Amino acid sequence: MNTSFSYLKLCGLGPLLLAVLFAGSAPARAASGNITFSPGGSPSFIEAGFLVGSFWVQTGNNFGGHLHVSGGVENHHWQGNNARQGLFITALDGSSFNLCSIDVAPFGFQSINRDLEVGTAFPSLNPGNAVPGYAQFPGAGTIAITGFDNLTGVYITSQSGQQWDNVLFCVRDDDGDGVNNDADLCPDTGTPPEDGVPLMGELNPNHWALTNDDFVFDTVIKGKGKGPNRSYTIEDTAGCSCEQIIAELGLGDGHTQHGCSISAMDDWIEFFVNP
Ligand SMILES: [Ca+2]
Ligand SMILES: [Ca+2]
Ligand SMILES: [Ca+2]
Repeated sequence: MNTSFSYLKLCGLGPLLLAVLFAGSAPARAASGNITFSPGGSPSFIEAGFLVGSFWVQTGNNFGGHLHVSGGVENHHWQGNNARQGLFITALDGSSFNLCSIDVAPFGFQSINRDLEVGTAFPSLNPGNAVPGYAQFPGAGTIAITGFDNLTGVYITSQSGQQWDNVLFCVRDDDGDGVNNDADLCPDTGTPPEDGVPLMGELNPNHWALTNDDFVFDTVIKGKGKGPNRSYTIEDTAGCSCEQIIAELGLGDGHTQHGCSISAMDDWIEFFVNP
């Protein structure tokens, strides 16, 4: 059959093609952690794999920043107009990270009348009412942060007195398949069965595809067949659907029409997921 021919042909090309494909799709590992301000310290401390430092700019000057960690939170002091104190955070191992949320509360008697501000560059020495280039996140409680992914450093400040806690760096799962970005070899899986395999035919015995949204690969047993005596999940394939495995391996129409064969599934896992 044409399908097995093209698949055998791929195997015959040897490990070079596999290595080229893999080099193009291996995701980078991201640092993750939750800074709870438990160790405290001034002007900096290390927690959860991150270095937390401080800055203080005001009226054209860069002062030595300092922290006000007590009771397990950073008590951020508002210093008046055209000034800013705040945190600067980097991963100790230099890896990139995603800022996902920060817990914000009023500090003492001060109400929150200015937003949390987040940026990726040292703040202007004359920041004004909003630091140029920074994003504003209003409100109190657990503030979800978006737009700050793949960072190597992040600055956090506000023109209000605020308490900050649980600065959360997380891994994301952008395509929603349950496999986080840093382990997902196929970033655009989408929600099956929209993936479209099998496209025209039907699932064959000993062939696999995501035919519903549980991200467990499905197959069929016909007649008196005993079934394949195996199973695959989206974690097993490192976040790749049958359709995506077909594309990556360059498999033929037979797989598109009837699902990924056991050898396609096993080879994908052997050469790409656990090489
Ligand atoms: Ca994913
Ligand atoms: Ca399923
Ligand atoms: Ca995926």
